[in-house]
Amino acid sequence: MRRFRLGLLMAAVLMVMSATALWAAEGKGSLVELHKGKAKCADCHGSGKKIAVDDSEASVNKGCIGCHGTLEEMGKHSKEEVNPHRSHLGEINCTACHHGHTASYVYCLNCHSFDMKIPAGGAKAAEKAPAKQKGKMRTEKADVVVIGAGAAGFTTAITAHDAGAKVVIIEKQPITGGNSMLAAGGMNAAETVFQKKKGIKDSVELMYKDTMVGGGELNDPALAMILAKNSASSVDWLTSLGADLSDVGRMGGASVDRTHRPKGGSAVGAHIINVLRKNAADRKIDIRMNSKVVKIVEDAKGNVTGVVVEGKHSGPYTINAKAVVITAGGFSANPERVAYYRPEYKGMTTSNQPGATGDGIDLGTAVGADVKDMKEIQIHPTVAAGSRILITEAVRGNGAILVNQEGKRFVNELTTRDKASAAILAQTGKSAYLVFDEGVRQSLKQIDGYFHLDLVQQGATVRGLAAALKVPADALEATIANYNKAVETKTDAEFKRPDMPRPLKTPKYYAIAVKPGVHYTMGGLKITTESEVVAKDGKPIPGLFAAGEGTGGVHGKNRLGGNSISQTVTFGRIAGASAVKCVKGVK
Ligand code: MEZ
Repeated sequence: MRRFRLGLLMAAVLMVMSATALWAAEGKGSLVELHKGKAKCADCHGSGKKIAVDDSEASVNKGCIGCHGTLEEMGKHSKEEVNPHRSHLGEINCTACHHGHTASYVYCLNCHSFDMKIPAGGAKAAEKAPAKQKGKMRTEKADVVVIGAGAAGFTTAITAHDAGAKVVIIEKQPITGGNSMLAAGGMNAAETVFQKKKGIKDSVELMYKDTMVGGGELNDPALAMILAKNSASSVDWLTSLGADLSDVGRMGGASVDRTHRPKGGSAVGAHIINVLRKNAADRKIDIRMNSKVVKIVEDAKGNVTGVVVEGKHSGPYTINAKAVVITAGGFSANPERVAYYRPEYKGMTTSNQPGATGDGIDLGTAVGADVKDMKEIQIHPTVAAGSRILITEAVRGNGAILVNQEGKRFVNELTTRDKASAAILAQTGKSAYLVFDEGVRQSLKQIDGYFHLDLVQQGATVRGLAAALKVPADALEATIANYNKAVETKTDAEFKRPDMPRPLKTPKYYAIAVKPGVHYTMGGLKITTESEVVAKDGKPIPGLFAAGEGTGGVHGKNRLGGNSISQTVTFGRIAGASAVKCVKGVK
């Protein structure tokens, strides 16, 4: 891992802070103490009688940006090769990492393992006790409350807002984006304008069939059909908001190229989330971060009437709403729950962001929701060994092969994730190398990120790569020669790989060590085709809706790569529309 000196950079920038004030530093080495004599409390907390910080910490962020510049400006000034101010997280709050009164913490380290210093990282400061509500709990009003600010949450909120509803998004993390922001490979869709432009013949029926076969036919057929049927219009919807999904590639289990992503093959998630963030901001949708829904409220008849929120600064309060939509994701980052359902996955790494703990599912079940397919947990075959960094399936889709420690291929690289993961776990060291050449590298922009993160080993020749990997050179040479022959004859007799877009002939040659990791939970709240949450008696819970990874049924036993973003957007649109119908009393 590259080391860098963020600390020096931050310290230098801190020097330019101007104003002076009396400081009430709460802990040794905290940012408050570091800013002593350079800024006033009001710079972060606002002026007036009552010193207050909103839960999203917007006022503090304004203060940081006022002195230090925006994230983008900070990124431009930095000299390090890897710098969090230029990360894939997009426009996020300074306070996601920099904390005034408590120890600061680099948010990226939730997934990465950089040796990254941060000013006030070692601060000795007690967590502030959550604000206590005095007297009666504060009550607010909205039409629709959306729980969770990933792609499903943003899509639901934008759809409901555009249909005339007053929407509030509640997000427990200090940043928006959820797992969607980490989505790499793309968004599956059939019969799109972009496929047509490239002459790709696809159909809704074929996408449905691939989804069902990939899911071992455990999928709810009606939900899988909705996914396929609405996929092209979901691509159009995102495009109308400003997204670029013009590049089309292939993921495992797909019969044709239908995975849409930005031109050049950039990661889809960060791009889409930035587009959705901007659209939500343009619409002035009320988004509250650092805020956790602790309860869904019902009336005596079982109609959902709102939520109780615990705000980081504001404490507990109620939002009355006619519709509540759960878009809080799955539970891959909840190791205890993963091990409860699948003991064999105990101790495995995950590709997920830390908020993916299944709270949305719990909120639903607490008001009587039924769940489906909870045991169906997907492990992704290619997480960079020793890390939480997903190596997108698109690398295989664009031509990479999987090779074991003996230098041999052992599986059809484009099979479904369950099969590819099982095959890797059966190899020496329960790991493999993802091997590709300069041609594959040039075909997919995302690969640059893996170089950037120092995950790639290389050789000027195949033998050079073999030496770097310490695998038998003759075996690796024979493996690549045989694969190139299969590409030429369009027949992979040994492993039946269905698509081999390019030979591996262009030096240099590269490899990334990979191991499977917990990636996606197929199970979750049971929903109808209108995204209504279903109770144990089989009836929808009035006023409660759900979309995205926290729902069960769309993917069955195994989700196809690229079907997740597709699901979040399609079912987010449906949930948003259904919530507004509920608000308007239309049914
Ligand atoms: O849908 C996914 O999980 C996906 C496309 C992941 C990836 O390998 O990029």
